[in-house]
This record gives sequence, C-alpha cells and structure tokens, in this order.
Amino acid sequence: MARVVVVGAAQLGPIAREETRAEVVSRMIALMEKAASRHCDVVAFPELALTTFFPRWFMEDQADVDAFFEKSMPNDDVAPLFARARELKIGFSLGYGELTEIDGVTHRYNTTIIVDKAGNIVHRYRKIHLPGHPEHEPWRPFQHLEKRYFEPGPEPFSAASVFGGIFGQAICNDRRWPETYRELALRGVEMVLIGYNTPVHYPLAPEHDHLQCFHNHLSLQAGAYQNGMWVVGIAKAGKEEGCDLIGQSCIIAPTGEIVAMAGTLGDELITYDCDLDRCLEIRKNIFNFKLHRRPELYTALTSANLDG
Ligand code: CDT
Repeated sequence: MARVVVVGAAQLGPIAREETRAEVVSRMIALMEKAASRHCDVVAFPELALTTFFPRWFMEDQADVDAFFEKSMPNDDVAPLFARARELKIGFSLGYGELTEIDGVTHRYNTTIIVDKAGNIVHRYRKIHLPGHPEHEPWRPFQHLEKRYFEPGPEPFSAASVFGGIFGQAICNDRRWPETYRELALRGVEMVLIGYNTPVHYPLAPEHDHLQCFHNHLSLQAGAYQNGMWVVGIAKAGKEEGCDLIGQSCIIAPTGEIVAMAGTLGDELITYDCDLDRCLEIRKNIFNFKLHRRPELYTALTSANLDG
C-alpha cells in the first residue's frame, strides 16, 4: 500500500518592514485553512516567515536587529497559528529568527521547526550555510547580512519521524549545496522541506540575475533525483521593500520531476499527494547507496585541510 503524505507548500508574498507578526500570522492561517480543506497532512512555510527579510538592512543598534527575532517558540504572536493547526489537525513547518540562551550565552540562529498534528515541535534545524557578508557594504543596492546577524547552526542535518515518514529540513542557501541532500538522505530522510528568500539581483555576479529561477530548480531537482527523495521548496516571493524575490515554490518527486509549482509571486498554496515509497524507485536502483557508493574514496569531502 502506498505511503501517501499530502504536502502543501505555502508560498508567502512580500512582507513589509512595518507589517506586524499578527498580520503575517493571519495570512499564514488563511493558507493553512486552505491546506486543511485540501486534506494536507503538513503545510510548509518559508524561511524567516514571520517578518520581512531583515538581513537586507544594516542596523547599528542590536535592539533593532533583535526586534526581528523570536525569544521563545511558540510565543504569543504565533499562538493563533499553533492553535488553528491543532484544531485543523494539520502539521506545519515554520522558519524564524531564533534568539536563545544556552548555558548563559546568547545565540541567534536562522531556524526552522516542524510541528506535528498535535501541536508539538518535533524537529528543529538551524541553518548551516549562511550566505552574504558580515560587514556593512554600502556599495550594494541592498545588504545580505546573514553572516552578521546569525551564527551558523552547530548541529548536523537531522531526520524526524513524523506524518508517517522521515522528514528533514534545510534553509535557503543550503539547497545549493549537494552535501545537504546527501547528508539528509544518508540519515534516511524521505522528504525535505526547504524555505527560501532569494533576491533576483546578486550584486557579486549580476550577470547571473537572469539565472536565479533556473539555479533554484536546478539545485532542488538535482538534490531530489541524486538522493531519491521528495523535495519541497517554499519561497517568500515578490517585491519586498523594493527588493525582488524569486517565487516558483515547487514540489519535486524523487525522480527529479516538478509535480507542482506556484504560478504567482504572492500568497499561494500548492499541494501534492506524495507517495514516500517512490523514494525506492531511485534508492533501490541507480542510487542504491549500499551497493554503489565508495565513501572510502571520498576523503576530500570531509577534510578540513584542502583548499577550495
Ligand atoms: N536567504 C538566502 O540564503 N538567500 C541566498 C541569497 C543568495 S546569497 C546572497 C540564497 O542562496 O538564495
């Protein structure tokens, strides 16, 4: 019998800097209700879903930066989302800026969580590959200060048993790195949820601007096929505070085929009935890891001493 998970990718349109979390949460609840009406088991939201993409601004005052972070999860602002999900018996994933204290030390991570149908946080992932730059670079039309505002996640990619399958998470820039998918696949993940905020304009190589949507799907589809897993990409899209963000949120089968894609740059839900057993079409055949991998020869992959 097929092991079907009905997944929804809830793309969000732009979020203004002044938009309150209550306003964003009500947009998310509308998408969640639509997902429930389509019998979704889980609905996935983008990276940093509760606010505008704040790393585009240099802020001198740490208090201004911290205003974009969540000091606890869940908290009063997101309580209505958690409550509605419990009523609807639907799971969800959510990206947010996490401000936390561990052993008396403050940490800031770009984080995403999976919440099960009963409202429990069952998985947390802190972004490993942080793009951008740590210092203010006024020549840029907008900043990308993830390297200033976040610490890189200190934990490996990981898997969670939920919704009758094995789920993993990654965040935005992670999706460009083949190691992300292979790590997740080797840990048994059958479906990975990946939220993103990707500007059309890349100031370091503007000649690639027209390739942003291509590179998005290229990375997600290759990751799905080469690892035999479902990949769900969820955009924050559209013109946000003057910065154009790509859309094309998508659901990708283990064969690498896009089976659903958003057609707008606004709030939009796409859904698909994903049979997790389809991972085996790839994993038992062309990418049978046990039979064909040669990890003993892949020594450069985990060596910290090589250039490049
Ligand atoms: N959010 C995020 O990781 N965005 C990057 C933008 C390009 S690097 C400045 C991405 O990889 O899509």
